[in-house]
Amino acid sequence: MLGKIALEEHFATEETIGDSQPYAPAASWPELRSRLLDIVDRRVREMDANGVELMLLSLNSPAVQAIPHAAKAVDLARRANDFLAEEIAKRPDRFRGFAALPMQHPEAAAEELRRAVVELGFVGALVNGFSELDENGTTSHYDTEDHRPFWAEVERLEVPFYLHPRNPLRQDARVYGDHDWLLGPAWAFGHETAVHALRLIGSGLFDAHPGVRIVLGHLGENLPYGLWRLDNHNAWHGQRASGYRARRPVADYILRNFLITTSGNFTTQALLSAIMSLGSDRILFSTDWPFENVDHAAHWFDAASISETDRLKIGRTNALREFRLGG
Ligand code: GRE
Ligand code: ZN
Repeated sequence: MLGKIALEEHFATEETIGDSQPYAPAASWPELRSRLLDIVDRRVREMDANGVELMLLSLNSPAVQAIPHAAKAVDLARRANDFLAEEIAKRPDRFRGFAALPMQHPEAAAEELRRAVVELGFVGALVNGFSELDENGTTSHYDTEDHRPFWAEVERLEVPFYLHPRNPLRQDARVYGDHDWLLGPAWAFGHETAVHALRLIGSGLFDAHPGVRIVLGHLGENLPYGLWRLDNHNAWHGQRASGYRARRPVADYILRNFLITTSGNFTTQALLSAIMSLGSDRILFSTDWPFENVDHAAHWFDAASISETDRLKIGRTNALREFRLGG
């Protein structure tokens, strides 16, 4: 399929690239590094070869979220967003931007989002999970009261917020024991991100701000598969299981407030399951370049056993609508 739009596509700056090194075996680091630092050369060739018209670009993970000092996080986010805007200006026909945000400081994050959308023309935010607040392992997730003004701004600006994975801190990862193979994209990324998304839902955020849209990668970080069980269990308690502060069942919010992408999860079984639980209007194509290959994503998606109507929605038109890319 030509004209695909891809949403979870990363780059790095010299300052943030070290954050991605732990994920690459030494032998493949030079390749990953050069892929992350490139924006308009190799990347455009990959897009041309695989029918990808547009990529929405985002900073690598965890970058801004791992800076245990709010003022430094604010500064890095601003500089990364300015850099990205300059790169996009070289090929505005092929790229748009997601803002990196210093969520350590919710008011500054709201301000930076507004600046990125209004002044830089960015189409949303991509945030790498929880933020580190200090060197002692204090973290913040975004379901707490102090983040409500931030979400009000997201709602006002009418732009999607991509909740992208990061690893839990070591001290919060004891459940994995010495099974380091479960960290990162294999399992921990999805678990961390799914729990954060459920915390947003359970906090009642989407009752207070029904216009907020959250994007999850990797076909929804396994959430579509778990919806029935979540809500079935909640129903034992009349929708108000302990700590559940939202008005409606989890699935209602997933269907109204969430979008999911195919990033790094190129399997038709899971895609069909997601289509059956969410519908094809809420699923969007993505590759997860440079951690995955654009050709792997595109060859799989272009040939997947779905209707051509769904392929066009997932590959392109859902993104045009949700990100107002029509021009
Ligand atoms: C990502 O950001 O998508 C990512 C990483 C590290 C490994 C795999 C991966 O940051 O998909
Ligand atoms: Zn990613």
